[in-house]
Amino acid sequence: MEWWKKSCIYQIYPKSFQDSNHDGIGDIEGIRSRLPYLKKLGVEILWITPMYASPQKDNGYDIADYYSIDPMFGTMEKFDQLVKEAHEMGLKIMMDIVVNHTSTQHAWFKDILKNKDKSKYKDYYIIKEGNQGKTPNNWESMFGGSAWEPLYDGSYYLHLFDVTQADLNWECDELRSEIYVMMNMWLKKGVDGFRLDVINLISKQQDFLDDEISSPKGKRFYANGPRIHEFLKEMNKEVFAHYPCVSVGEMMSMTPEKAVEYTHPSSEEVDMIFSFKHLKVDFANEDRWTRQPANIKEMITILNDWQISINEGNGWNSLVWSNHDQPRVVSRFGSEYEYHQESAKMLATVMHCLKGTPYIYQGEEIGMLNAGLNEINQYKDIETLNIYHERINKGINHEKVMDGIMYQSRDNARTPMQWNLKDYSGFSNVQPWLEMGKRKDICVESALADKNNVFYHYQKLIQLRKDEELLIEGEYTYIESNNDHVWVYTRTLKDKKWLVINNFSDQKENCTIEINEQDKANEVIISNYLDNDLDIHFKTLRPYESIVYNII
Ligand code: ISL
Ligand code: CA
Repeated sequence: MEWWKKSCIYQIYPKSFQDSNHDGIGDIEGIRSRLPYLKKLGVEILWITPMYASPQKDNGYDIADYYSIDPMFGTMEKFDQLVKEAHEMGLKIMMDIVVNHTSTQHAWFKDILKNKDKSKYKDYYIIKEGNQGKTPNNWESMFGGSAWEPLYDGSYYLHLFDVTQADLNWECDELRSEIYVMMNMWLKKGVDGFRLDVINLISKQQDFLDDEISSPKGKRFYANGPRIHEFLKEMNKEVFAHYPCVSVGEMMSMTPEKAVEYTHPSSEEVDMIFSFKHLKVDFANEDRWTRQPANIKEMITILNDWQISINEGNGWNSLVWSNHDQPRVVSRFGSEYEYHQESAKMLATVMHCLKGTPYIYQGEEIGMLNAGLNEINQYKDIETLNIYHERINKGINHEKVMDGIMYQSRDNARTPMQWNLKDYSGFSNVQPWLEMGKRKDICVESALADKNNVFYHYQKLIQLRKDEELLIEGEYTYIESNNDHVWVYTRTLKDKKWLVINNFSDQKENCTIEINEQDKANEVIISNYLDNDLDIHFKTLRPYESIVYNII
C-alpha cells in the first residue's frame, strides 16, 4: 500500500505557527521547536505553506524565487535542518508549490518590464493585446476586479488571483521544463512531496473568449482546461516518478468523476486531490460572502457521493474540514461555546473514519475558532480587503459586508496558533503580524492538561488509523437513519465491521438505524460522550454525539 494512504497530514501555516526570534512572524526555527508536539499528536506528514522568497502580498502564494527561502522564515540551512530533524523523528515534509503563477517580483517577470519585447521571458506569461483600448476579454480575478492588468504597451497580462500574481503560460515548453527542474531540486534535497496550488487551472483554453456563464467570469475556460491531463502526466513522468513522493493537487470546480480521472493510479497524474464542494453549504445563493445556516443534509450528500464514486473509480480522497483559506470548522459546523469539545470531537471522528487521507489544519486539533475580528483594519488578507472595497463600492452597507467577512474571511484561520495562556498565547513575545483570535482560552497547554480534551481525541483517531487496516482499506457504506442531522456509515474489511454514528445538531436527535437486524455492537471504539449503551438500532443521540461501534 502507498505510504501516504495511511498517514495523517498536518498543515502548518508558518507565518502563524511559532515565532522563534520575536519579530511577530512565525518561522522555521519555530516549526522545528514544535516537532515534538506534532510527534505527540501522531501526524506523519507536515504540509508547510509556501516559504519561498516572496513579497508576501498573498502570504507566500506569490513566489519571487522558487530556489530560496524568504529571510523572514529563516535560511536554506535552517530549512535543510528542519527536513533532517523531521526525518529523524519519522515525520515527512510536503512542500507547497505554486506554479500557476509567480509574483510580479519574480526575475522572469521583472525581465519583461526591463527588456520589454526583447525579453526571452515574454512567452513565460500570458500576455495578450488589448481589445480596442480595453482588456482582452471580460475574465475576472478570483480576488475581485478584472483578471487583466496593462503592461507597458497596451498589452495586458493575465492574473487569475491578485494583480501581483501573474499567470504562467504552460503552453511554453521551456517554462514547463524549468518548473520540472525546480521541482526535482526540492525532491533531491529530501522533501517528501508536493501540494500543488490551484493546479487544475494551469491549462487555459487558447481562444480567450468572453464568458457570461461562470463565476468568476472565465473560469470554465481554464478550470480543468484542454491540456491539463497532458501537463500533469508530463509532470508526473519528469518529477514524481523518480521519487517515492506524494502529490496532492489542490483543485477547484471538481466532481468525483473528474477526481477519479486525476487520481486513478493508471492515470499517473497526482495521488489525490484537495477540493471544496462540501465546504460551500453555508453560502447563500452560492455567494461566499453572504452566509446562511449550513445545510448539513447537502454536506452529507456531497461527502457520501465522493466516498462512493472515488472508491468505485479506484481514486483516492483527501479528507478535509479546514485549511488556511477556510473559516474554522467548529465555528462553522459545530458549537463555539456550549458543546465546543463535543462538536470538535464529532467533526474529527466523521472525517477520520472515512476512506482517504485526513488533513488537520493547525489549531484544529485543539478546536480553535474563528478570529472574531470586527474592524476591517484588523484584517490583513488581500482577498478580504479586495472584497471589502468591491462590496462597499457596490453600495452594500458596511454591517452586511462585515458580517460576511467575519464569517468567511481567510484570516479566521490565520490568527496565530495558541500555545499557552501567556501574552500573545506563547506564539511570540511581541504583537504578531495578525491579531490574535478572540478566544484565548483555547490553547495547547490547557488542552494537554485535560485528558478529555479534543487534542487526545485526535491523537486517538490518528493512532486508530495506524492500527486498523479497516480504516484505510475498508469499504465505505452509507446507512439510512431517517434523520437529516445524522450521518451513519459503516467501514468493512473482511469479517470486521465498524459502525460510525454522528449527530451534527446541537439538539437531541432520535434516529432509527437501518442496519441488519442481527447486527450487534460489542464494543465502543471511540466516542465524545463517556457513557454509551450498545443499542445500535434505535438511538436518541445527544447534541453532537458521535460513536464508533465494533459490530459482530
Ligand atoms: O480562498 C479561497 C476561498 O476558499 C479560494 O477561492 C482560494 O483562492 C482557492 O482555493 C485557491 O487557493 C490557493 O491559491 C491562492 C491562494 O491565495 C490560496 O491561499 C491558496 O490556497 C492563489 O495562489
Ligand atoms: Ca520570527
